[in-house]
Amino acid sequence: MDTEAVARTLEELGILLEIRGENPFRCRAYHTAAQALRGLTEDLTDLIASGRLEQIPGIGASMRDKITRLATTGRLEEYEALRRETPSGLIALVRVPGLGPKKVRALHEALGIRSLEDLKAALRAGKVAAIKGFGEKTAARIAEGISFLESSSERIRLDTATRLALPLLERLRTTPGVAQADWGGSLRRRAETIGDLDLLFAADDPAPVLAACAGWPEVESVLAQGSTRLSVRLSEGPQLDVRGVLPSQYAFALNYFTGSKAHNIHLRRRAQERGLKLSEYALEGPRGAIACRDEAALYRALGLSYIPPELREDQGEIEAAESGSLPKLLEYAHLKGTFHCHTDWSDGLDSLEAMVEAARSLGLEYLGIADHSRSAAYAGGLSIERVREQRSAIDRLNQSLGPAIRVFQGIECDILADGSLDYPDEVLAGFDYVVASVHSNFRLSRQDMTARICRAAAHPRVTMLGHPTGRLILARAGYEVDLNEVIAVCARHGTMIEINADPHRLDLDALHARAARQAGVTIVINPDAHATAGLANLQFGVDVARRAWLTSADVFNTRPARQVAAALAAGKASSRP
Ligand code: DGT
Ligand code: CA
Ligand code: CA
Ligand code: ZN
Repeated sequence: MDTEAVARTLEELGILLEIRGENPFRCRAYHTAAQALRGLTEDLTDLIASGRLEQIPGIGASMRDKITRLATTGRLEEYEALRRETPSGLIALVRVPGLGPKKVRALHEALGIRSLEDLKAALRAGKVAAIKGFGEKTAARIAEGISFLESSSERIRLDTATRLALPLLERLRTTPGVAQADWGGSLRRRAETIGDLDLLFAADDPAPVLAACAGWPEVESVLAQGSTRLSVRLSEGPQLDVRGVLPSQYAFALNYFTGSKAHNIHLRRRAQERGLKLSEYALEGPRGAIACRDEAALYRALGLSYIPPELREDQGEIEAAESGSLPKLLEYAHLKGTFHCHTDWSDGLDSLEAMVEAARSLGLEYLGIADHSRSAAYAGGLSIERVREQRSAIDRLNQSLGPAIRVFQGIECDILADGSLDYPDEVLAGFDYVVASVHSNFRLSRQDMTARICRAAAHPRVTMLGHPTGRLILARAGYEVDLNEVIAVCARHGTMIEINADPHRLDLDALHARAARQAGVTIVINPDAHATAGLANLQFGVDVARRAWLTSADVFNTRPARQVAAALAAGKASSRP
């Protein structure tokens, strides 16, 4: 079994134990271990072979044995026994937003529910609300969760799509006869969710290449196969479309299959207005076909500057390309540091030192540590005493590190239900900066939630807002909040807003990040890393920022360490009373 498969099995084992009502700490150990495996920077088989698996934080001795058995034999008796004893539909139920293993267990015990269908019938019959400890509100929340799940389950997150598609693209590029290959569709536009994967290649003879693709081990079944296109179902779920064209057609096909559909339609209309005909294979003028060696040439032929794929949503990019006013988009290489990372001082897996070392090896000039504040007890939130200890640890570390990288002590401070913060002002004043986030009381009214977040955003000690809507992509809708109001308050008080780059969150999303920038809010891209590997989330934040039309100047963490230190030291001086 590969690492991801082992992690998934452990996670499922944790859920199965929870459904059985086992000790929560025991269940949690499996989730922690799965998280640790996903954060590995070394090969799992190497770690096992050299006996170092147990040294990984989050993996104890008994977990080590289970992981070793899974990785080497692909089997684990305990897991298989639990699977046999638990109706398979129950595991799927845990994924319904609003339902956890405990509630699933209660549903099973009280009503004999074994599947989503059973649950829907019970909801319709009003039986769920009648279960002890459930009630009308909970039943309504579960019904809401089911419709959310059903409307979103066919898409996958950007990180999942990227992980699946990267090796396929690499393989396609090295397949004999292939001159060029890229991904297209929503994946190339870096949309936050992906319906199906699209790959495109150029070859003088596409058919044998497509035949090779149909035989890839990741392919579960072939849905349709022709001489230029192939559609398959991958064993991990999504559909993959592969198209092959002649090298002379490549620029046109890549442009067409990148989309979006709205962008394509607008572009074709523009061609028509100029007496040209744009199709997925060619651009034709009154005197015959116009050759384009790449997409830049294609846009040029239409009187436009090159439009990066992330902007191709027909949101004004064609007009801007015509007038030469497209922004010069942010790039990953512009990032010089970041601010929202966790360590094992709260719920992170890795130590402060390990996080800093990882940031340094990525070439960052500074790293902001923002562990959880004291109310976040479930996440090891820091007491005032622990805050002081961490301050000393960070000061010592900065002294020993020298100029190579600078560490800032921030905090991810809970915004309490009334919008006040989780520490007294004098404690907040001791941090280099404060990220304010909502982690509790998600169900306030829209009005109360907006007032709550605005109150925190206006606080003179709050440097930036964390994950402003609390949504989890394809898993949980954000809480009710008037983001425009929040953005206006942030602009007024000089409070920044993060693009949380965790691919489960991507919060702010591109649309609101663009609006925030237009309102004059400075954006900051934060990985919300809970392990060293989580720093790689930054790339997904850059994807969102590019889709939001942001330039390097719009993003706080493109500034060098010295400027950042000075800005943080000044706080929000301009808006302080
Ligand atoms: P997805 O898969 O739902 O995440 O989104 P896309 O954008 O990848 O959509 P997909 O896979 O159906 O098609 C890939 C691209 O092909 C799409 O972005 C634009 C182009 N395309 C597909 N259907 C049409 C169409 O009916 N008209 C035009 N103009 N373009 C289309
Ligand atoms: Ca697609
Ligand atoms: Ca497609
Ligand atoms: Zn958070």
